[in-house]
Amino acid sequence: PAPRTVLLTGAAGGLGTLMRSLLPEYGYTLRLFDMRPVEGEPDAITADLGDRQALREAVRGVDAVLHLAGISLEAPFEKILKANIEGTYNLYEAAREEGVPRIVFASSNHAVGFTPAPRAGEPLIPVDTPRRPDTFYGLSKSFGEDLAQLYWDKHGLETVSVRIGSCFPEPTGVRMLSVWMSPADGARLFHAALTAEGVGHTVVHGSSANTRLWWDLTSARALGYEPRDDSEPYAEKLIAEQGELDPENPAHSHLGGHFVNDPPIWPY
Ligand code: NAI
Ligand code: 15L
Repeated sequence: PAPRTVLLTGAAGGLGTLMRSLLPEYGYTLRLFDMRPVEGEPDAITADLGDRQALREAVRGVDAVLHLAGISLEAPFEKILKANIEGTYNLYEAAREEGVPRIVFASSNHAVGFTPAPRAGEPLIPVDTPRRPDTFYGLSKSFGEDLAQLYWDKHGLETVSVRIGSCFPEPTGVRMLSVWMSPADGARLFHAALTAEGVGHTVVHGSSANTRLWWDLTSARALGYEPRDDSEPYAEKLIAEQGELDPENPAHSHLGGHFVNDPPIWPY
């Protein structure tokens, strides 16, 4: 049966706020979870991913989890370790203990951010491209995908790991034209990931049907995802403002964009 009640972690964040408004149209009842209060939602659970008891209660009785909570940019390793690595482990343990059958995990392009962006005429980046995290942040997403595989193989807990490109109301940079996922397409993809049958652990790329797309959407489409948007209408203005991508600039020529250049954050 299609999932009805979904725990949305990270509900106070940017993507969580977009999905709180878009996913109910698909018939879901959302239970909300975040370490920060969720504006206008007094019933939201305010707790940290480090609180295993709160997580167990939060996942009890839900049909699926859409796991968006975590640090969403590069940060010192200790912080990433707590929120993204231990936090995601805590969520999977709670889901296993409570018998939740499926998690949709917000992975990221930064799990493979050092992959060269395809130049014109080159094949799109396949979903089985080797992991090349561009940050500790990307490394934590790579960990989350492996954790998901382990919980499928060992415990039969299903996951769709969505390597999200850039999901914002509009693309704000030239690189984003190639990886942008409109919020409406994001909701379509999460809906497909929540409902497709027999996913085991499936990794998909999360983007709209962009003219300048860098990566392959085949595994996402196999779940039933049909993107409807394209970043191209934003291209002329963004290129006029920012110029074309420079293939000699590593921040332009890799999937992860400026994440590949950012200095490591000290102390380790
Ligand atoms: P965000 O930073 O706006 O939201 C993350 C939310 O998680 C925040 O509300 C924060 O309070 C919560 N959170 C952080 N640590 C927590 C903890 N220890 N316990 C409980 N809650 C915690 O990020 P955004 O953009 O909404 O992204 C959501 C998810 O999607 C993140 O996991 C991010 O890594 C992933 N993602 C997002 C992309 C995007 O384009 N927005 C691209 C790729 C991945
Ligand atoms: C991400 O993983 C981040 O969470 C988001 O804030 C954007 O930076 C996005 O990737 C991106 O690569 O544009």
